[in-house]
Amino acid sequence: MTIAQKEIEKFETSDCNQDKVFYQALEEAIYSIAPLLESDERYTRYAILERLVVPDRIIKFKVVWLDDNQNIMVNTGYRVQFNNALGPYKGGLRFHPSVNEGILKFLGFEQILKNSLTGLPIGGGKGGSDFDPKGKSDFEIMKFCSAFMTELHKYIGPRMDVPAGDIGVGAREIGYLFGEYKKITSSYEGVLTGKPYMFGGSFMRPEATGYGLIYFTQTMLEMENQESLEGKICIVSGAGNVALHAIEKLLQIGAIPVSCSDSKGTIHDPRGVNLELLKELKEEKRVSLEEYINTHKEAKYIPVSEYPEGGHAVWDIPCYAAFPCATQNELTEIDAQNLISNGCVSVSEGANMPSTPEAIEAFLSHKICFAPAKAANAGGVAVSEFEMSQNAGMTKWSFEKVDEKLKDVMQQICKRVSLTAKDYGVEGNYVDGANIAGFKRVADAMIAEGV
Ligand code: NDP
Ligand code: 2IT
Repeated sequence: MTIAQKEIEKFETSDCNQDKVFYQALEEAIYSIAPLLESDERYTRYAILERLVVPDRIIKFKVVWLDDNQNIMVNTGYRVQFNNALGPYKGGLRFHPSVNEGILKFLGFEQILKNSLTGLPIGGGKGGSDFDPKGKSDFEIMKFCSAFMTELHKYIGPRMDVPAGDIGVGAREIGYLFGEYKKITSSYEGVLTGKPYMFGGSFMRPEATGYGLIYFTQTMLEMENQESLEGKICIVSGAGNVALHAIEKLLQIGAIPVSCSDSKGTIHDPRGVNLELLKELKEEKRVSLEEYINTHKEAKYIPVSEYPEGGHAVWDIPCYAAFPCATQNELTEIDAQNLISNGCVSVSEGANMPSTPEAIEAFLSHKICFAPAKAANAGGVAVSEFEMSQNAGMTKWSFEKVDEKLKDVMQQICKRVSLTAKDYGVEGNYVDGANIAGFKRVADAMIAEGV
């Protein structure tokens, strides 16, 4: 039995297996790091894996708030403080009805390795609530955020745990959360990142994940001797923070992004999507993508109901490069086969774990340039760390400075991942490279810190 199989067997009978997505993230990482465990017995002797897969603590709390009709609403809030070997717990908050402990553990575990890969002093954490922001008024969002922070403020701090945004949590929500934190504590400090610029937010944090994804992909394509993205058809899923800023950067560099999607359907605009309209629909009006075709008759809207067996219209569109930027497991084996047979050369994950294990297997066996989420979408958390630095130093960096530093971080991660893969005999496999490099830095810190 290999060391990976032995480790997997241990977790199969433990609590980890009760959370499907958490186990999925874990299994991938364990298979990747097996050669590292084989080559250095310290990781087994110090029980690093056993210690790493259990969060330091999971905080679960009740959130009670009043809707606009004065109905009393009850939701559940969470913060998973996973590992702080490298720095304060750091990671986003997700507000979505699907949120539960398993999803937050998968996201928190991925976040530990991602934050490690940035080379910056940040640990891993994640949080959120099963609150559904869809259809809520601005006041309802504000009231929910205040109620959520009433409890969360006890557990966070600029040197302890610094949350940010994720699905359903953007600058508006972070603004309300920060306002409440300040009211409760009378303290003006960098306890959250992704804040509006006027009260401590960093330039470029809203753009960082999407821009960073494209910087990573440019570096990867260059290193793998592939043609650049300029003039190429690209497809993007999602229509939120990550997707829209990936599209923005693709347009800036002369690529042709022709799609985006939300939970109801996909837009395919063969001449290139109209970003201004998308921002108006998704950031200002917060309505369905279907409205895009009211003014763009040449574009096609494909509702998810046309795909009753699962799968997603977006992955049927022929492209040079694909960027899944919506949510976990949105790209299945069938989708991967469609992309491959349509000649796709590169897939970069903007969302967290958007490709199923079978889809990843298909990409790797067909030698597609595949950039896994924990490396490719690390630009968001990297700029969050820049925001923490700016707040701690009571200073502001220019847009250009943050952009330069973001580019540098993404290039460094790409090179580190690629080199690590080569060192461990799996050249070109960025999944293994990312897991090994991310794991090693945290594991070495855990050994140095003692038990
Ligand atoms: P947003 O809330 O801004 O956007 C999410 C987008 O994904 C929306 O278009 C949403 O559609 C769609 N979506 C969400 N859930 C589903 C679903 N179950 N099925 C289909 N579509 C869905 O979130 P972000 O853009 O911030 O996050 C997107 C992904 O990127 C997530 O995986 C997140 O964890 C990851 N990420 C985010 C970072 C950040 O800085 N924000 C950093 C790194 C990773 P609809 O509006 O209809 O719900
Ligand atoms: O998944 C992620 O990296 C994020 N949602 C961003 C985390 C952060 O702290 O900026």
